[in-house]
Amino acid sequence: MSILALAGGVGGAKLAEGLAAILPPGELTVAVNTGDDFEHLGLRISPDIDTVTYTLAGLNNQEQGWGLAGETWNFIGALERLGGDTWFRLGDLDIATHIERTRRLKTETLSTVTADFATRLGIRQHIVPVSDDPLRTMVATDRGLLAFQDYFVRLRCAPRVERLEFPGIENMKPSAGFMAALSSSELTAIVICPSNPFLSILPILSLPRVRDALEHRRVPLIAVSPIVGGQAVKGPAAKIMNELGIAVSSLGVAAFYDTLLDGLMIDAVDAGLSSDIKGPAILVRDTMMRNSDDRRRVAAEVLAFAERLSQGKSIS
Ligand code: FO1
Repeated sequence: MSILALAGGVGGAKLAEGLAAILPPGELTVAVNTGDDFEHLGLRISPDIDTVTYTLAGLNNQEQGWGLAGETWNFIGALERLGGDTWFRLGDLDIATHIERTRRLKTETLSTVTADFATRLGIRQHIVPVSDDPLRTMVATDRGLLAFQDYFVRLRCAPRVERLEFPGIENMKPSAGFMAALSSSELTAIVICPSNPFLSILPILSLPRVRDALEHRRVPLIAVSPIVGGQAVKGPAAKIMNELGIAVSSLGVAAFYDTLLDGLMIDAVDAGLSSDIKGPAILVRDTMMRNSDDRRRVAAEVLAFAERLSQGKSIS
């Protein structure tokens, strides 16, 4: 068995943690969004890769959602005294990741550095950036075109989103590790984690060859809805869907993925929507992942759903 999971940051990392825990070592590849990456204070920051890595290593800061547990903030405090740029808060522990990644990226790829950090932190599954090229999400808003972290952190998602842009993406390549997982003869299912469809998954689907490879898959493709009871479990997904004129519900999530999915897992509170969703098979379960037991349970339900789909339906 081999599973490919597509993930962004916090929501994606929770399901990835559950999948990593129940699958034998080496059988999970988490392909992580790099559209949120940027250069800040001269450092190369990859927020979603770090969130997934820290979470799978059991080192993540659970209250904050990003960064490391037990973090201290002396660096950012000292920077503030000097009048430095402090809107993006780099913790004292976390900054080691950015400094070491920045140093190594002078001669190595993001894929290599990410894989090595994961191994050093004791992770026995594969974490791959979706691309080694500089994929950078830009957010077209009522306050102009904004770099992703300017929109997300500095302006706290306040501007009204009009559209997302990925400059130069037509000339970028998906990473070798991502494409190898997608085309592996061992692959048994592809899972789209409950990440923000627009901010975390759209950059991945917009990379050349990715949508085509997904459309020609020979295994079930399942998404877990990040919208529960008309609200995003975390983050601005509901606000953005509303601004883009998409229903803030699992119906809107299904519309976003359109014909791509074989299955969509929605929360029990949205059971009433299941007959309105046309296209994918629907699995209705408790999708809230409050603790590691929940994460393992949701992961097991996703895998069982995939197995039922591959037995009951021929996917060609
Ligand atoms: N998110 C914030 O809301 N404020 C921050 O100051 C912040 C710092 C930060 C530092 C390192 C890192 O890996 C992530 C960080 N994040 C911060 C989270 C991150 O910007 C977003 O959650 C993701 O890009 C969206 O998935």
